[in-house]
Amino acid sequence: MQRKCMNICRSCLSNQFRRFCVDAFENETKNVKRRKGANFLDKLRIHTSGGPGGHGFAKFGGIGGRGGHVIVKASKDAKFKDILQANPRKRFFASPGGDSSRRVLLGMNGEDTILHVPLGVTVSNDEGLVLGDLNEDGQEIIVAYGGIPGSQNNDYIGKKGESHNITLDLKLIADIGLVGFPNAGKSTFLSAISQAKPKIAEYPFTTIRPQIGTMMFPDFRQITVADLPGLIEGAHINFGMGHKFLKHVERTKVLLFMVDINGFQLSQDYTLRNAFETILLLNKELELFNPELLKKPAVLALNKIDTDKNGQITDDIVNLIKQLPDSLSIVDESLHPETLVKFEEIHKISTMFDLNIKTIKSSLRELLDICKNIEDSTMTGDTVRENKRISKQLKLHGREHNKYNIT
Ligand SMILES: Nc1nc2c(ncn2[C@@H]2O[C@H](COP(=O)(O)OP(=O)(O)OP(=O)(O)O)[C@@H](O)[C@H]2O)c(=O)[nH]1
Ligand SMILES: [Mg+2]
Repeated sequence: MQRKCMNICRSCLSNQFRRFCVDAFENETKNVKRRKGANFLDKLRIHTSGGPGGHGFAKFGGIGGRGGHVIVKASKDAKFKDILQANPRKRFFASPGGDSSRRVLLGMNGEDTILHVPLGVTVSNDEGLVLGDLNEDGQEIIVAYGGIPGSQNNDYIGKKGESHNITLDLKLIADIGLVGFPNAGKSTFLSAISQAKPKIAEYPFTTIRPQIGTMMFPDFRQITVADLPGLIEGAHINFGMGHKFLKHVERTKVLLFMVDINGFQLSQDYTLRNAFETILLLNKELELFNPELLKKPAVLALNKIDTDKNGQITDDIVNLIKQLPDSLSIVDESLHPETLVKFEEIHKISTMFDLNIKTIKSSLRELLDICKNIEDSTMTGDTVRENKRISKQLKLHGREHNKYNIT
């Protein structure tokens, strides 16, 4: 786009036309940025340098102060955007340690530089080594140590602090991750179950950045749900929004597949995919992104049942899911995933007309409780028995027996 436009401009004689081309190009690039959700920052590479250690004072055996560290600390109110605004060059230095002197024999330690990052950040270095995850408020990692002070051991010369480039990779933390094709009704669902006010429209890719909403229950229990931009087939080769946002479901406990029972067609130039095909394609795109995602408990929501007057379309989809893997034979082989998602439950809903929304809310809660109990149990006799009882419950939810709770 840039090259083409600039070529025209160079060869064009009229200044007015040149201005027009430049404006058109700027608008186009702005739109592309907006469409790609470029405003949503979920990765930052920064430079960090610990402060140098202070020099010692040889005459009196004085020791310098340690150089300050650069520390990355999780803070629930922090945002990447603020970090960038405060430090656009993304370089973070800690203070030097104080020198030892005749009056102050023990030099002061250098001040640490603390970088506040949002919860859910993974810190890694340029070699790809993960230094740690910051998932709880107040957790911190020293990413660049300050230099050691000058003392008898090093001829009283303070050493330089460490210098590293590090990457901060943000993955949202939510209980439930919504995955689905564009227009399936993910954002409508989020607005139906929470106070969140996502943008909703009938065109694809309305949502261009992840958003979290909180389901509130009368007993004050809260469950967070992450709405993600829609996926389309070929996301793994960067079609649509690509796999860019899928990392945000890696930390969710349950996946909620939101599917429009009428299927999806990106435009006239693309094949219309029926609902069953979209389920398989979602399954496949998740698998291509990270096969581990398929091990998460998953729930299927068949949305827009208000458009299915006698319920036949929805019943047909449920039957096809029940008959998996045999029913794979009716779709093209290119749509077959290697591993099939096992749905704990299938819900027939209409997010727009509030049909079965209460039921899906409470069964998502129940499922999360079961998962949590299993995670929390420590291996004593009692808890083993408790685990057994819970896994029996899970089996009843269909995980191993391929039975589904259908509302
Ligand atoms: N008839 C009907 N329409 C619905 C229902 N739920 C959502 N819609 C409509 O479907 C369209 C898409 O809804 P969204 O919630 O924006 O879909 P989305 O999955 O968030 O789409 P993207 O953000 O593009 O990925 C909107 O026009 C909604 O009004 C439903 O239950 N029934
Ligand atoms: Mg949306």
